[in-house]
Amino acid sequence: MLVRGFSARDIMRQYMAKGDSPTWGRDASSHFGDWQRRNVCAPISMLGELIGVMAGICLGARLQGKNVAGLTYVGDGGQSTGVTYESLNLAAVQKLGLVLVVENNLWGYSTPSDMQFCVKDLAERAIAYGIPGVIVDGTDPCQVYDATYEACERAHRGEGPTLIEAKMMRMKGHAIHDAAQYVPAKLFDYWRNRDPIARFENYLINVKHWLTVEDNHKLIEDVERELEADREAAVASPMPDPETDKTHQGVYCDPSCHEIKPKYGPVVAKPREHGPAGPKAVEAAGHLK
Ligand SMILES: Cc1ncc(C[n+]2csc(CCOP(=O)(O)OP(=O)(O)O)c2C)c(N)n1
Ligand SMILES: [Mg+2]
Repeated sequence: MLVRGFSARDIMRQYMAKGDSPTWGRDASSHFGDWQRRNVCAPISMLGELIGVMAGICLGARLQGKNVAGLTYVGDGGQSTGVTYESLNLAAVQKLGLVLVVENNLWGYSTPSDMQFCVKDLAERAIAYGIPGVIVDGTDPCQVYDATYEACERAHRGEGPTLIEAKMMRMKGHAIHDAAQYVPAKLFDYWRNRDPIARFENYLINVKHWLTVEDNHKLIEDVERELEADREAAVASPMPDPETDKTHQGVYCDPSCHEIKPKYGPVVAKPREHGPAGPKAVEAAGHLK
């Protein structure tokens, strides 16, 4: 959300359910977006459901004459839901530009991944949908960027969805209320050595020499200062006015609340072009190292 231009101030206000947060204190967590200006669809908590929403967005855009890339994430636990299958299958058949990043972090809440699925790699699932599947080291930003970039390019060319499995470890509990005591300590030790931030710092400073140690310190200090100011502003923000709650203001839509207009052009409903009849040419899952 930061990359998309949301401020840390708004994210904190949202978590604190403040009256001037993006949802005016009507919801907390990350449940907000900005479809009009930032092309971000608000995430929802029901695991896997956003995949269908994103496929729908891609379909809607195509009916308006534009192939967009619709990117969303699901966890190793979340991908076990029925709706994941239904949505990804629809996206595959319709060649929608869905980019699904499966964050395989070895735990779905307290359930270890070997109690969640029997396949070795979740990217293997792509074969059954007839779409490309890619495995990346989720602790290496360059791999994640490259695979995602390629998947988005495919989406823009109208070639359909891509499943990216990012292998990593969940270094905390599922959320702040979960102390993750069920995770063996040595698993944390193993993955701590692969800390993506430390590794990327090393890459930028020592391998590529694109950043000096001093510039890095300054960068971190600037960000800390900005975050501190954002935190203070969020704490100082008012709580929602209880009077507005009595009328359910900002909870339900009314006719004056907003209008949904086609974003890319007039809607032209035309069926997708089918390939020539005959055996299907399906790419096998390509695995990155
Ligand atoms: C459809 C659905 N079922 C159950 C839940 C409850 N739930 C929330 S998080 C979670 C575990 C998700 O595991 P994973 O996707 O691996 O996330 P992680 O624990 O790695 O953060 C469950 C079962 C939910 N939000 N939605
Ligand atoms: Mg998980």
